[in-house]
Amino acid sequence: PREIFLKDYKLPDYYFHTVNLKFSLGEDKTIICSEITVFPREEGTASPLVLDGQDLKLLSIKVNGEELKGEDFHLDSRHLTVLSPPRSNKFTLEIVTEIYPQNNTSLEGLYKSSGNFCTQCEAEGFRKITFYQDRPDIMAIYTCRIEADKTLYPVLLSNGNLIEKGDLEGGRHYAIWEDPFKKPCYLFALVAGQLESRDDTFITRSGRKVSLRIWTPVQDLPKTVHAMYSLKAAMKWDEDVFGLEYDLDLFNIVAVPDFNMGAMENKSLNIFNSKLVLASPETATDADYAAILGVIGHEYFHNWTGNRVTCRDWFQLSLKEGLTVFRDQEFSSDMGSRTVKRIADVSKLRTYQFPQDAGPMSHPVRPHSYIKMDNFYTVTVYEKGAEVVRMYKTLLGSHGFRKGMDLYFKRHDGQAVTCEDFFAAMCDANGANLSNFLLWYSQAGTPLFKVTSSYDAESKAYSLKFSQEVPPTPGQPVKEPMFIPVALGLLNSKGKDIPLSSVYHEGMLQSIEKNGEPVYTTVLQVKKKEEEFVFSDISERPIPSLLRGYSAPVRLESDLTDSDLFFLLAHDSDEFNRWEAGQVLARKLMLSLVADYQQNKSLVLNPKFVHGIKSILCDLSLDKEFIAKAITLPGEGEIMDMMEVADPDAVHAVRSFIRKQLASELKAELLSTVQNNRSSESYVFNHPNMARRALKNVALAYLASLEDTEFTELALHEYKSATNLTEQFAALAAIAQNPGKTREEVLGDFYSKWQDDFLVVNKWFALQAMSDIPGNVENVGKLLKHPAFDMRNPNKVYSLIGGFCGSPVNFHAKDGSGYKFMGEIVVQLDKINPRVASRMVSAFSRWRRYDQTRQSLAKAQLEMIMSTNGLSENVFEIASKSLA
Ligand code: HT7
Ligand code: ZN
Repeated sequence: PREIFLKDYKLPDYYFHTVNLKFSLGEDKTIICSEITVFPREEGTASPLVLDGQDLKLLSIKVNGEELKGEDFHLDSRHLTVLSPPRSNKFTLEIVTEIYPQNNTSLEGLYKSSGNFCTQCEAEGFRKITFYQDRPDIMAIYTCRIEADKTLYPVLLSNGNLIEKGDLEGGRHYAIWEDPFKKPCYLFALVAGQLESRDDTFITRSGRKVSLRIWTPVQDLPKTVHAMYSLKAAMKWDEDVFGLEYDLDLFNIVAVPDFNMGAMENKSLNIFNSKLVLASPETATDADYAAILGVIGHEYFHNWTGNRVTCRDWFQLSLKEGLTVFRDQEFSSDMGSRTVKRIADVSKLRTYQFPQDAGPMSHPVRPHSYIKMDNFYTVTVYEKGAEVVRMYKTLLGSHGFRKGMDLYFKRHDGQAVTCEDFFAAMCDANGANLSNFLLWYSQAGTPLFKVTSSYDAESKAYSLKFSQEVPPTPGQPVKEPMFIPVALGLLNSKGKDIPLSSVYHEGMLQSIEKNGEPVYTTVLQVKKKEEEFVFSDISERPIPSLLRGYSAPVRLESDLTDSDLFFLLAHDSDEFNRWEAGQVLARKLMLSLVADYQQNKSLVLNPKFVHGIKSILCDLSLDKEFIAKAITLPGEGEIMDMMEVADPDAVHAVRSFIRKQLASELKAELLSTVQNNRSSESYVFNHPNMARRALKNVALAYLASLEDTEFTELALHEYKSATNLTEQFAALAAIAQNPGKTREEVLGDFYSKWQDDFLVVNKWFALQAMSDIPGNVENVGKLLKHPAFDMRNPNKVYSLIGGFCGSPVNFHAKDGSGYKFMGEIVVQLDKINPRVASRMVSAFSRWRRYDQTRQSLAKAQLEMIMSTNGLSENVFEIASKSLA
C-alpha cells in the first residue's frame, strides 16, 4: 500500500466548476451519469486529468460530447486518466458508471441500509460512486437528478433545494436537487427510501424561514422530538455565540441504522446513525439524550466550520473537526453544566487520546502521512484538536477568540484552507504573537509538564518553576518545547483565591491586572523547556490551583502533597480542579495499592480518602452530577497507562477492592442517596434531573458491588420500578456486576422486554460484553450467534465486539483467549467492512505495554492478521504500525 505525505501536497491541475449528476437507482444495478465542466488551473496545460474511482464499471466517457477511444484514456483499479484533455480554458466531461449498492457492505459510497439507499462520501467514498477528483480542494456547484421506483422509494433527497419532481413511466419517479453553494464531493449526499418526516421551522435572526425535517421510518417518528429540539437549540446557539446563521431554506436530517460513524454533515442533508437521533425516555438513557444534543449540534455547526470553509486536504482534518468538536463542547456546556461537561471531555481525552498518543499510532493533530485516511478520524484529530482550539480561546479570551473566528470566515468563506490559515486569522484579529503555538499541530505526544513551587516568607515571594518534556513518538525522536497556557489561581489558608496583580518573569515585572483590577485566575504563557514565574507580595504560603479548567492537554506532575490535594478538593473555586484534586489522590492511592497487590500484601484503604469521598457525597451545596463524577474512581485504563508494565488483573482487583471498601464504609450515606434521589415525576431532560439520576445510579452501583442480598434486592426493586431507561439500565448494570442466578434472570427479562428495539438490544449486548466476569469470552462467543446480532451492522459490532475489548480482564486474559477471539473476528470483519475492522484491530495496538506472556500472545494474533490474504489497507495500516 502507498503512503501519502502532507509534504507532497500539490495544487490540482484542473478544477471543476459544475457537476451534474443523474442517478438511476435499481434493485440489481444503479447507473450514474456525471457531467462536469472542467477548467485548468493554468490555461493551456498539457497535463493528463487523473480521476479517482474504485469498484466502478465504466460504461462510457466523453469529452466535449465526443466518446473517448481506448487510446485516449487509461483505466486501472484506482484511476481513470484522460491522457490529453483539450487545451481550452473549459471543457465538459461526461462519464457513465454502473455500481451495485445492494452488495456494498463497506457502507462507503452509495449503499443500502434497511432497504433504503443512502451515501457516505467522507473521506473518499465519492470515488465509489463515479470517477472524480476525490479531494476536498475541488469545490463545485452540484445538481442531482434521482430516478427510482416510486413505491419502493417514495422519498428522494439530495443537497440544496428541490427544483423539480415528477412521475416517469413504469412506476418510477424523479426529483432534481440543486445546491447553490460550492462544495467538495465529500459533502455530496443522496437518500432514497420509505421515510416519513417530523417537520418544524426555524426563523433565523435575519428572518429566513427554514424548514426543518427529520426523516425516519414511520414507526420511529415519535422518537425524534429530542433531535428536533436539539437542532433548533443548536441553530439558535450558533447565532447567539458566533453570529452564524443557516444559509438555505431547508435542513434535512435522515436517520439510518447502518452507519460507520456517528453522523455526517453533508450540505443541508445530514445523515445520522439512528442511535444519535432516536430517543424516548423508555428506550434511551440520559447519556444518549446528551449525545444526541451534542452530535446534532456538531453536524449542524459544520455548516460553517467544514462546509462553508473546508479543508484544503485531509491532513487538515482537525481544522474542521477539532474546531467543530470545540464548538459542540461549548454548546453542550451552555445547555447543561459547564464543569460536568469539562470533566467528561477531559476524561475522554485521558482515557482514549493519551494512550493513543503514547502508542504506535501516535500522530500529530495534523498527521504527516497516512495510508488510509479513514484511520485518521481519531481522538487525536478530534479531541486533542478541540483542546488546541480551546487554548486559542484561553490565550486570547472570549472576545479575542470571537474576533479571530469572524476574521477566519471573512477571509475564507467558500475556500478550502489549512490550519495555518486558522492560526493566522486568530493572530491577525488580535495582533497577537503566538510564536511556537503551531507546534501543537505538528508534534505528537502528550507533554509531561512538571511544576515545583517554593515560598519565601521573608520576601513574600512565591515561585513556580515549570519544566516540560515532549516524549518521542514514531518518526519524531526529538521535540521542541510547546506553548503551554497555564490558567492558575493561588489559594490562601482559608481556601479563598488570592488577588493577583503582577508576576516576575525573565527579569521583568508583568502586570496581570484586568482594567486596573487584580484577577483571581491568570493565564501564564510557558514556552520554554524550563521557566520560572515569581509572584510577589504573597503573605502566606499559598496552595496553587494549576491548569484551571484543564487549560492545556498535558500530563501534569506537581509537588502538591496529599494534604494540599485534600485542601483543593474541599476549597478550590475552580470546580474542575476540585474534581481533579480528587482524581490525583485516587490515582496515587490506586497505584500504591497495585504495588501492594503485586507484592501479595494485604490491601488497606486510607481512611482520609474515605473521609474525602464522604464529605463530597454529603455536601448538599454541590451539584449532584459533580458529586457523581467526583466519587467515581479513575478508570482501569487510566491507571494501567501510568504503570511501567500494565497489569490488568492487579488494577482490576484494586479498583474493585476500593469500590467495595467505600461501599461498605459509606453504606448508610449511599443508601440514603439512592432513596432521596428517586424519580417522582415523569422523565425530563434537563440538568437537575439528569444530575439526580446520575448520582442515584452511581450510589446504587457502589451498593450492589457488595454482593449483599439487601442491595441486590434494592437494585432489583429499582430495576422493576424504573419509569425510564436511565434508571432501569443502571439497575440492570448494577445487578449484572455479580455473577449468579439473579443476573441471568434479569438479563433475560430485559431482553424479552426490549427485543424489538435494536438500539436497546445493543446496550444489552454491550453490557454483557464489557463484563469483568472471568471467562466472559465464551459468553461473548455465544452472543455472536444470537439472532439479534449481525456482523454487517457497525453498531452491533461496536456494542458486542468493541464492548469486549473494553474489558481489560477478559480481553487481556492471560491465557490469550481474548486475543485469539479478537484476531479471528478482525479477519472475518475485514472482508465485510474494513473501516470497522480497523477500529477493532486498534485494540491490539498497545500490546507492548503488557508482560512478556501477553506480549507474545497478542503479537502472534497481529502477525496472523498481517499474513491474511487480501487484507484491506485499513487493517494493514493499523496492524503493521502496531508491529513496527
Ligand atoms: N465528518 C464526519 C466524518 C465521518 C466519516 C468519516 C469516514 C467514514 C465515515 C464517516 N462518517 C462520518 C462526521 C463528523 O465528524 O462530523
Ligand atoms: Zn465533525
